[in-house]
Amino acid sequence: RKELADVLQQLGIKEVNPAYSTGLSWGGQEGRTTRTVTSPADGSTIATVNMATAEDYDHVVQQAQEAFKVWRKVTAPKRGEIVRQIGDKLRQHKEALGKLVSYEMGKIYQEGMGEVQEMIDICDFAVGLSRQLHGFTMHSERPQHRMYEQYHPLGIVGIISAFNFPVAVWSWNAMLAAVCGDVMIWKPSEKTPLTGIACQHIIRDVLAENELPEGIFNLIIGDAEIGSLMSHDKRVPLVSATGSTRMGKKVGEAVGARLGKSLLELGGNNAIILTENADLEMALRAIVFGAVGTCGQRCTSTRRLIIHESIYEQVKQRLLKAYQNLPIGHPLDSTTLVGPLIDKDSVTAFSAALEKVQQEGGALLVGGEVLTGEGYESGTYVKPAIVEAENHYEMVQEETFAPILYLIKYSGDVEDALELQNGVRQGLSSAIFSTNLLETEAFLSHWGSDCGIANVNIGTSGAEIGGAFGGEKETGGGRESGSDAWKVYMRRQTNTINYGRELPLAQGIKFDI
Ligand code: UN1
Repeated sequence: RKELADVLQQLGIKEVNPAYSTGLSWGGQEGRTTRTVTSPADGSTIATVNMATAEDYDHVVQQAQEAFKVWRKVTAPKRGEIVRQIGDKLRQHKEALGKLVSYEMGKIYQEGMGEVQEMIDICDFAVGLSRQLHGFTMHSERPQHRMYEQYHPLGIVGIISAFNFPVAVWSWNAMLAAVCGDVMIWKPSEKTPLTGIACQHIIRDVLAENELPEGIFNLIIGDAEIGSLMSHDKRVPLVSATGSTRMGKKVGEAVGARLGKSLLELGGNNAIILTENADLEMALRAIVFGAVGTCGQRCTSTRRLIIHESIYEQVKQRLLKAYQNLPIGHPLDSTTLVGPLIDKDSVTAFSAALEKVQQEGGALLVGGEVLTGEGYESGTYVKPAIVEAENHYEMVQEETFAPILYLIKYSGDVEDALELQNGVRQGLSSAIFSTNLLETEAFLSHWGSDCGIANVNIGTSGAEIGGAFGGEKETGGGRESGSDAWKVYMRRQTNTINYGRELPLAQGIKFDI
């Protein structure tokens, strides 16, 4: 408890229960319905937050609209400078924020720190980007005409983030949107509001030091109702949502109905293919990290292993051995590799999925227990499971947000493995382990992996921020983070300028009056 108090103090957190923040000020500290936040690490209460009302939401939108008028006139490199300062503050607070992520979400400290590192990295990326929001120039078909295109700020960007990466995914969106000249309203997962509030404290200090107005970076603490208000709200031209496919469909439908833009980053059902030419030493580390890291709660977690029959038995035995010795425990304990699931509902979903897949014919090889006893009082610790299964099983087709790894055997060549890999509704991440160029190139080819991320000789999770992040099919099609993902945060404009004294029409049309 003392450690948490220290962390909150280091982060300068004075406001632990606001319903919203417009950047410089906090609002709605009382008189609203509250939500108690408990740590999955030990079940203790860490905060009681107020839930924003529809009126609070409206107030925040109005503040954001006002701020946009100012922020869009700040030059992009100057906006980058603000992001640079945010990155500096994140560097200062890396350990404390990493610890809070660990404590509130349950991922191990190393991964909490890794998450903050992703935030720092995207800040750096965004600072560089602030001088590189490039458009093309074109040659006009008309004499003494010039054509080019530019990218302009969009306005308010709604950011709905998930509990599993409570702060990094916000930063991917927010830092890019900020240099693009947008203002943001962030609704963090109701399961992890405190890390959101911590980030808002950092933002607040930077805004104050630079004498920037209210309303550029806004935070709203709420549940699905606030998400729904945002999705239906014409004043929010872009909604970026990370979470389940069920949630994403609702957001996508509501935003689509008003012809707004959405950026959806939804469920994955990520597979690693192990061909007979796989380097098993390397593959094993990638598989275990991918399957049990973050207790199976990354959207990039490895859920399926598609193994060539010639090495199937060997891989299975080695995995069983590795799973026997997994240190499961408190996420802030330095020896732990597997922390808890986020809450008891997740534990129930984990157990139910294991039961159902066994009814379908799957064989549970190891794990699946809910841990009890000393250190496990929160009821959120489970033993990661390995199940022998077939790709077409209903449970294998689903994303269960928990550490269940399905072993699937294939015979034949890499095309047979690819058919299994692509044979699910989701399309986020994928990987192949093989030292055979013919296999790895087939995997990367236009008839290979159908996912947004396709890796060779590394696992499915742990993507770097420099690439565009997202996936196809039910994963939603959105791209966040690096490469040219910034373009979705801007509106594109084509400009044609006539610097002559004639008015020639395009396509050679004659129209004399
Ligand atoms: C997520 O789980 O929503 O590639 C994001 C990874 C991390 C991000 C995951 N860099 O696993």
